[in-house]
This record gives sequence, structure tokens and C-alpha cells, in this order.
Amino acid sequence: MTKTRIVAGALSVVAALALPAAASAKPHPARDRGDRNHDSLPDRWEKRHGLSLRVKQARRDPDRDGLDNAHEYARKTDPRRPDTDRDGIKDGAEVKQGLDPRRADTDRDGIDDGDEAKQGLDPRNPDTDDDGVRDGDDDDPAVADDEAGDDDLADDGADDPADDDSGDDWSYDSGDDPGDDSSDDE
Ligand SMILES: [Ca+2]
Ligand SMILES: [Ca+2]
Ligand SMILES: [Ca+2]
Ligand SMILES: [Ca+2]
Repeated sequence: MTKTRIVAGALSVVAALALPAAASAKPHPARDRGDRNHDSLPDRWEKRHGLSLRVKQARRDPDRDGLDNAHEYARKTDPRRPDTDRDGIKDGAEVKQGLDPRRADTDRDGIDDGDEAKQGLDPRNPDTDDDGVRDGDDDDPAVADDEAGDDDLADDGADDPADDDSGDDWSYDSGDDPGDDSSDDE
């Protein structure tokens, strides 16, 4: 009881100092949710990410990724890391493009979003050229008629990063490709 009253008293003092007008309009809505700076972001989350509990954080974008803290919180992304899933595309750009900022390979085709963008592939479409072979297993994922030869614009001289030609069934999409030798830690 006593403790509650002290906390309430301290809060109202702070509120009165900060914004006297608003304080009377809103009694103590934030106290129960642990949101001392009334920015709709829980203190716990702000504390965890080293954000101020005194200054309102919702509209701030400390990692400058185009996503303010309110949206970082809603999307469960890291407000201190511009590229939460480390796929080469910033959180804000991912959201804008309809990509998953927390999944490096949004369409789960074996190629990360950033690499797809670099190669001119569609990171939201696991089979960009619609030839029945998903991008990660496709020798030429941007061109449907692979048999027509490699002398086309998509030929980059490098081997397909996910190419192993070991007869894996490309329809397996569970992420545990048996032929995948890059042990990922999923
Ligand atoms: Ca941000
Ligand atoms: Ca990203
Ligand atoms: Ca992908
Ligand atoms: Ca394809």
C-alpha cells in the first residue's frame, strides 16, 4: 500500500513537471503497463534496448533503418540494429517491400533477400522465373529456359551458390536440405 502510494506520488510529480496540462487529463494510465514515458512502449523493452525511459521513444529511429521504435517494437525487430536479420536489406526497406525483416530468406527458396535483390530476383517469389525450379536450385533463376544456354544477361560467371546438382528433390522446402553443406544454425 505504502509503496504504491509513493510510486503514484512520484509519478504525478514527474508528470506535473513535464506536462502539467496533460497530467490532469490522463490520471495514471501508464503506471499499470510499466510505461513511464507514456510512449506506448513498455519500459522493459526500452530498457533491454538501451532506450531512454524519460524521452518518448515511439517516433525515434536510433538505428536509422527507416523504422521508428514503435514499428520496431510491433515487428519485434531490433531497434539498435538496422538490419535485424542480417540479409543485407534494412528493416525499413524490408517492411516497405513486404519482406520479413526477421527472416533473411523471406520466400524460403535458399537465397537470402539481399542476394536476391542483387541478382535481380524476386525475394518474395521462391521461383522467380516460374519454371518450376526454385531460385536456390535453379542454375539460372532469372531465365526460364535454362537449356537455351548460359550466354544470357543473368550469367555472372559464378556458380549458383546453392547449386549442388546432387539430385536433391527441389520440392523439399523445409530448410533442412540434405545436400546443404553450409551448416546453418536454425
Ligand atoms: Ca529503427
Ligand atoms: Ca534485413
Ligand atoms: Ca529468398
Ligand atoms: Ca525458377
